[in-house]
Amino acid sequence: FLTRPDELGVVAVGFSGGQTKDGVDDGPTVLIESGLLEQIKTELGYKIFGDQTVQLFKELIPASDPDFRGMKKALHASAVTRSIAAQTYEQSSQGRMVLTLGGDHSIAIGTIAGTAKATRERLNREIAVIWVDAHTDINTPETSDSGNIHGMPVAFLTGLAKEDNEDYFGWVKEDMRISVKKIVYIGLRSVDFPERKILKENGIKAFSMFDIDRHGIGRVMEMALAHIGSDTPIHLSFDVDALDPMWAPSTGTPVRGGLTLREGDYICESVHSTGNLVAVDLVEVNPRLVTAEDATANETIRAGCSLVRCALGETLL
Ligand code: 5AB
Ligand code: MN
Ligand code: MN
Ligand code: MN
Repeated sequence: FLTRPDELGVVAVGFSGGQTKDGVDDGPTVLIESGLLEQIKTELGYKIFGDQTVQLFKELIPASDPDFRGMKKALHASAVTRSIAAQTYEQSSQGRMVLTLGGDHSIAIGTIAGTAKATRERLNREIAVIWVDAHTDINTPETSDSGNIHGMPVAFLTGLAKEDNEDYFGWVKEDMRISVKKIVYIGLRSVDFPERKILKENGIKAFSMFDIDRHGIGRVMEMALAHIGSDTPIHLSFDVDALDPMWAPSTGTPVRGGLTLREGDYICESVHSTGNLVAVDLVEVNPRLVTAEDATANETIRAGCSLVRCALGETLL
């Protein structure tokens, strides 16, 4: 294993400013209240490090935060993700696997920047990212229609979107970036037109729901891991909207025709079993977006907990 097998650094991020729906900032609180960290300690045997109180980053809200290059509330998102990067860096530098509970997906700018830098320094290796999502989240500020930063993290992390101003993600330096060759997408079914072009031009590896139906999740994971190469450190960034809304309806941008819970769990188990996992994000759980089928958001929370426990090895014998 590339991390200490029984230590987990936890970062709990109640941030919703990368998009416009309230409630995703409650995600980590409800995941923790439902007993996730307790289970990780008592059933999986990890010692947990890091501040387990949910961070809301209210102190980082600027007096004014006008649109910048079309991005909404970019000053706040930049300051928050910068703080998250420092925290994942700190945990990852100690050789611990890092678990970040979100929060909307913009927070991955911070989580991945931090583990990428720490892993370069600690193991002299570039990380690969497995991005499990209905969406590619690779819009640049200029290609984005919505201006929502949760649709842009991969662009900032790969350097496809760049900015010199440190107050607007200019703090993401070369040693925090990831290579477009080392990203693999799984579960895609809602990719914006300009994003398709970005994927093609950069030869980015992507497995859509079509590929999963065609080959099955087992074969798709073999191909995904083969693309990354063995003994490459892996950061798994799991957007709960990759799951079909049948399993995870309480999320900001649900798209029908997604993964079953079992396929999601299988992805997490496969990545765990490589022994190369260095960090996991679980994002976009929004307990306030309740539906008739999930009136208490309980199903979505259960699904999120299941994914995390699988990534930490619960179901492997
Ligand atoms: B999520 C969209 N591509 O840019 C955009 O939930 C949706 O983190 C982004 O995957 C969805 O606004 C972001 C239309
Ligand atoms: Mn996402
Ligand atoms: Mn998504
Ligand atoms: Mn979403």
